[in-house]
Amino acid sequence: MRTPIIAGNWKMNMNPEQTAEFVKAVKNNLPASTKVEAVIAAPAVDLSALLENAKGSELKVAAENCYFEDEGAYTGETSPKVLKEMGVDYVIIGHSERRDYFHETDEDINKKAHAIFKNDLLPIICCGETLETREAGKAEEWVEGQVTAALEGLSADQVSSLVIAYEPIWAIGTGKTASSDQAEEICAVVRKTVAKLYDQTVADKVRIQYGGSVKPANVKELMAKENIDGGLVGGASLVPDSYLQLVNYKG
Ligand code: G2H
Repeated sequence: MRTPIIAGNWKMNMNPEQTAEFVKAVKNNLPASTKVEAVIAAPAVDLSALLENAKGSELKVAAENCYFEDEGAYTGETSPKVLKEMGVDYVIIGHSERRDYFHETDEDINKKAHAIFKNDLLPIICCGETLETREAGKAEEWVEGQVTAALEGLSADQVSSLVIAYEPIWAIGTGKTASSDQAEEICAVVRKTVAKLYDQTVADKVRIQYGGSVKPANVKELMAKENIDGGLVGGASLVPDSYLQLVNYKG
C-alpha cells in the first residue's frame, strides 16, 4: 500500500548541461509514479534545468536542502517558498553530510520540516548513526532520538505523507552497504518510533528509505524488506543506466 520511492541524491555533482543530458536519457524509461516514484535531488544550481527537462515526465524533483525562512537576509540560503514556486516536489533535510560538515542540528532540521510543509512541499528527513555509535550498541536509541526531534510538532497528516531516510553514516559512499537485515532492523525502529509518537495508522503510511551504497546489484534485496519502502542513492544515481536499473527494480 506504500508506493516505493527511489531518490537519487546527486550531492555536489553535475552542472545544468549534464543535468539536461541525464534527464533526456532517462525520461522515457521511468516507471509510472504510481508503481515506483522516481526522484532526483539536485544541487540548487541545477534545479531549473532539471525541472525544465523533466516537464511532462514521471520524474519528480527534490532539492538537497533549504532554509527554514521563506525570505530575508540569509546570504547563501535557499528559500522553500521559491522551491515550491519553481515546481519542486521534495526537499532532503538532515543529511549526515549537512549535520557533519555544516553543523546542522536536530532543531534546525525540525524547523526546516515545518517550513517545508508550510510551503506545501514534502521533506525527506535523514537519520543514521556513526560506526562508533553502532559499535557502542546505541544505534536504535540514536535513530529514535533523531526521528523524534525531527518530527516535533508535526501533525499526523504531515507525518503520514513524509519520507524518512535511514542512512548509516558508516555505509555512505564507502562501498560498505549495511546488510539488508541491518537496514531492515533500523528501518523497523524508525516505523516503531513513528507509531509510538503518533499511532500505527500513521506509522503504516510513512515511507522509509534506506541509503548508503545502494546500487543496482543490491536494490532488490533491500526493497524486499518489510520496512524498506525506497532508497536514497548517491553515487549510483549519477549514471543514467544505473539510475534506470534502480527505479525499474520491479521490472
Ligand atoms: C548516502 C547516499 C545518498 P551513496 O549519502 O544519500 O550516498 O549511495 O553514495 O552512499
